[in-house]
Amino acid sequence: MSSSQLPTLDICFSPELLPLYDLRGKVAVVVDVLRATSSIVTALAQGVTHLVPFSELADCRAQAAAGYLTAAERDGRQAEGVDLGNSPFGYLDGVVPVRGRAVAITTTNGTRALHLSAAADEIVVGAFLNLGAVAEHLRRLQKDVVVVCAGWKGLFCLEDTLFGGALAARLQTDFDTTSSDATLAALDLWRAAAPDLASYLLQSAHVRRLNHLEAHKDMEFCIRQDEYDLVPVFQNGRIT
Ligand code: 3SL
Repeated sequence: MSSSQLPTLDICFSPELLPLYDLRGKVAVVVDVLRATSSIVTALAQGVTHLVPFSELADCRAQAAAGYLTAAERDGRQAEGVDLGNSPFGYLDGVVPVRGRAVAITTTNGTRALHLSAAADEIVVGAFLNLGAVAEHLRRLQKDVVVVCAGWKGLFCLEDTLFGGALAARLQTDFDTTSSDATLAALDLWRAAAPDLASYLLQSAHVRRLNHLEAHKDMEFCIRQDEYDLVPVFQNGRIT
């Protein structure tokens, strides 16, 4: 707790900065708006029983033998020999029936950020799609929070930072959002972007990357706020 007696909300702009943060006793909110955590939230909302995140593609693929659906992305594209890529629409379009199935998943940055947050008391999966539910969950827990931005291959990215700003804006009266420069910066960025988030994000590196892959509609979906009222938690190797 901070000296103001409110729990603090801090933001880690990249997994590479995590060694500078002490997650013990805190809640980590791992976010990869484009697209890993948005897809995970969508998967659970569509009736997936749980997801198991893997760092290595081979480990993810191997889970097919144990009855898992496999979902894998590398450099934005669906990997060879798996059932699903990393688009939330993979869980929505019905091409692969997902209800009642468990999913083994690996992505470039999102699943890595989940594993790197292991020291936290609780690891929550955040996205704009479940922003309000995550905010309410944190309000109830009353513990210090670090938003862990998955970024892109270690680099800062706009969309995850904007999620941090949006979450801080929702929690301004319940959390200390003023003692971290990272949170102050994310709040300012959010205020600048919020009136037209889709247009703002057109300049982001990952949206340009996704547009090359003809995945523009993914961005439009992933920035919807409060679409789902659920708070996935990563514990004992599973996201439920
Ligand atoms: O890096 C990740 O975890 C992915 O979300 C990247 S992508 O949106 O699937 O390209």
